[in-house]
Amino acid sequence: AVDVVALGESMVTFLPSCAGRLADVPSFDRAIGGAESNVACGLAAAGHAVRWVSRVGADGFGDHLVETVGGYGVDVSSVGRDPSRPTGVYFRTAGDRATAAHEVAYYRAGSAASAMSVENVDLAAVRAGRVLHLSGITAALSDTCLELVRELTASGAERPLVSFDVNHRTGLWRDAAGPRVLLELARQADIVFVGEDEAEEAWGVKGGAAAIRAVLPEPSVLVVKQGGRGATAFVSDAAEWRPVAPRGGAAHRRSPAPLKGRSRHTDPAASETHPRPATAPGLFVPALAVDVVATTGAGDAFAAGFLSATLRDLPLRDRLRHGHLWAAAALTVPGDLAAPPSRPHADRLAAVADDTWG
Ligand code: KDG
Repeated sequence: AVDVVALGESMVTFLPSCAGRLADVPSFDRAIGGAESNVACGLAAAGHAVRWVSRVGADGFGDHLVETVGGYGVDVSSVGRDPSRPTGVYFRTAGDRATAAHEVAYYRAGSAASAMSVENVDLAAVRAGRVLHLSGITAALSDTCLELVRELTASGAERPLVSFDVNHRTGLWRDAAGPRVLLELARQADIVFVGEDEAEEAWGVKGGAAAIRAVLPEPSVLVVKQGGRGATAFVSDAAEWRPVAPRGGAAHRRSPAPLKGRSRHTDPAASETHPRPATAPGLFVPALAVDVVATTGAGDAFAAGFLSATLRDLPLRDRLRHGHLWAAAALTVPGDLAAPPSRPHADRLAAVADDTWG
């Protein structure tokens, strides 16, 4: 059985050999990137059964992506090859240590993955997991990719639990519809990850996590990432909306959000016993303070850690802590991917005293 399927474009990533402007960096080291495959690799490294679905060119870069992602233990048997289109690549700079601002140059327009569609992707393979992880990047790639994401997020009996990382990439959208489309897709998902900064940039939402929840009340789980400060999770599944009380507290629950897709959310019996409140308070968990090397991939690592802990039915607070621990690992390496802490190690770190977490 597959725990998580992640669908999205991956690219060969060229990391700079030294600091400086793109115009000046003389050489680059090859790595891989791609928000959804980053999540897949992290989850597979932590022992979950994961599949990555995508399309790559019939070229050496495509081979490299498939071999590398497969090397993490991810099932890559549903990755299609397109002999008529290239595999996307991108270059980036190391960026400014203080502001984390870096330059990115994408060479992905017309890539094999940008031509993904409901016709050339194996939809049964995509829907075969307990969780389907998608991101707003795919929606931005092309009209056929957007149609595919809409199809996969549409409610229906066969739909797995949908996890959606908003991942607003302004440079990728072909028109001004991006923010509206991202909001519409996020509203369809069960678990949503969004940065406070991107919610402000895309939707003009100011006022922090609660204000974002007000525009996104639908998802059973909404995780608002608040940069280096931490993250706030809102859980509103009919039967499990209450945030987890402090460890040892009376209201402590082991399973704040059961794994089930949107089609079952309307179970009338469940909502009779646990009426859904208009606004359930969020649970804030501070992040670890680390010396950041590169921010790219940290959001994906956070999502992977949170999903891993969700698959293991850990309490909501520990889901956030696992997200932060995995993000800390990714923040302290130059590339997107860092090996997450092993499961027992992550559990020990997540269990340290509350005051260590801030
Ligand atoms: O989240 C990391 C990704 O942004 C990076 O790997 C590249 O997928 C990528 C994208 O489209 O920006």
